[in-house]
Amino acid sequence: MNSRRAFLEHTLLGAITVGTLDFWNAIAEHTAAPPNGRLPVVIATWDNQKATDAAWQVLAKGGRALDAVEAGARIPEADPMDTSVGYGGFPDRDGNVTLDACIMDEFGKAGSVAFLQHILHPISVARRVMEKTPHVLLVGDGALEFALAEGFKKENLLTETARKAWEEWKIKSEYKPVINIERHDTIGIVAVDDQQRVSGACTTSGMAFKMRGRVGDSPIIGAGMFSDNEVGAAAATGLGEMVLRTLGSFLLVEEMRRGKHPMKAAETVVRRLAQKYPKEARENQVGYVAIDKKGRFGGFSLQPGFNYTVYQQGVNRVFEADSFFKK
Ligand code: SD4
Repeated sequence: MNSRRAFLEHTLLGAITVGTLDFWNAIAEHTAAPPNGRLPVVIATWDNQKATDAAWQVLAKGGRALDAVEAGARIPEADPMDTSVGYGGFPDRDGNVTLDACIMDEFGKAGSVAFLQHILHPISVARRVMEKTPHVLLVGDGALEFALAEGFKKENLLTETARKAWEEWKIKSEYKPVINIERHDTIGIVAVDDQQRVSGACTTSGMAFKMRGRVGDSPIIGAGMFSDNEVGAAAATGLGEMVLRTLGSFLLVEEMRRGKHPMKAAETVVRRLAQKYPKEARENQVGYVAIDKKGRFGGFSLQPGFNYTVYQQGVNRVFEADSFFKK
């Protein structure tokens, strides 16, 4: 047995004993990099298996990462049961469902929409902004006008369930972000396809019962999501204000550029939050997911309870993230 193989087997065996996630990352870390070895790969925040499955349908056919992340993001956008993304999302304090989304392709181009109302698929509008305008970010009525001009339909996105939740909220009208609300929040989804093209997307209805006009991290390139074809991509979920102040996804990609494994890079960014904002960090949740160009992945959060979904080598699975604060 040659020494490289012996090293590999030793490493993998060691990893198996410490857990499946380490096992998969050890494979990713120590296997030579044929494009189809551990690529393609897609990762999404929370248990979003239907979304990663939609993305995988694109990736498995040799499709483009950009198409995969858009296809994935559209799943919770259209799901009325998902109360934090698109149709069915909880409204702002005045009863309006307002949506934020962004997308980046392998060329480093970016498009986003913020404070957009009445459009079922903000992620696809963000893609049109990227591909059809000289701009990166359109907001509010301007974003809506653009969407309508592009042929998107104006729809009512407030479901009966969301309306009832809002009516109940109004009784006390307390604004308090809830940690891990239902464990299926904003979707950030990033992918590397078998040609090593890296892309990412992020879409949300934002914090429930927010102030009218509030925009979170999700549509802000470098905050809610960042993708760099030389390195990899990252996405965030949780209290957007904390992510915005630290440009968390950009920072995470830069940590990977300096050589960190996605898991370590995510941990570094979360530690930064905990150090800089000790009180807020203790009371709120922020979680990150990341992948690098080699197909390695990771996730890390402030609070326990964050999970993420990875589709790789034909297997779609959910992992519990490690966290800065423990139970
Ligand atoms: C926001 N980051 O608007 C989003 C919300 C979210 O888990 O991710 N919730 O701040």
